[in-house]
Amino acid sequence: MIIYGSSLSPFTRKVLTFANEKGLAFEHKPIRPQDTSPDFRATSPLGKIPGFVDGDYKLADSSAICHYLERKYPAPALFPASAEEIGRMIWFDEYNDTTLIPAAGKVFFQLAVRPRLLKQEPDMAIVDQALTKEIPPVFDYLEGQIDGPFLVGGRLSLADIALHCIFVNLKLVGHPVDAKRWPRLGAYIAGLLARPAFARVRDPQTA
Ligand SMILES: N[C@@H](CCC(=O)N[C@@H](CS)C(=O)NCC(=O)O)C(=O)O
Repeated sequence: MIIYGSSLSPFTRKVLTFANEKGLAFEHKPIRPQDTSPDFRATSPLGKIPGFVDGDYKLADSSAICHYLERKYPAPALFPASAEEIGRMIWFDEYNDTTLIPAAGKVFFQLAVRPRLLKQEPDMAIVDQALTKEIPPVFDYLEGQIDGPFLVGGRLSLADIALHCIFVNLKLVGHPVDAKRWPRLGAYIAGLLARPAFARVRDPQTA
């Protein structure tokens, strides 16, 4: 099993953390997006990370990969059992990919990707807009949804694994969640990051 993509990508981190929580053995190839190697391109038609191989089976997209892994390697279960909980888990994974990451990812892109990888000045107006206008309503919503260590069914699921990822990026660029303003979100993220399977992925050296 191979997982392609830098762990600085929140989408790649989702798959790495999911596979770690399942206790799966895999090889990690920490390539950048749009890497041109044919092996990676065969997994990811759009050149986005992560890409994934299991034997002859190739797949792209973090959510698709996690759904595959859950069916293929059911224990320990990282999907809940009931229809209601599955629906809620898929909703939070989707909310993460389409709302949280696009808002918070701007901060990481401007403060880390532009200066370090692209050798460009960050656009601080974009950072400010994200931190003061775009992120707060998303955190407010999450704060209202959290009432314990896990979002769905009282145990760890893809929802938690997906949502924690961009908080690692925010912390790396000096903008961890403000636990005074969002206490439940702050405690929730801290609890997830303390899990060994999550901590193992948090390695910026693999960028
Ligand atoms: N829906 C995809 C999104 C993956 C994605 O956008 N990855 C970014 C890195 S964080 C990427 O590879 N971007 C390069 C590009 O869009 O060309 C997933 O969940 O895996």
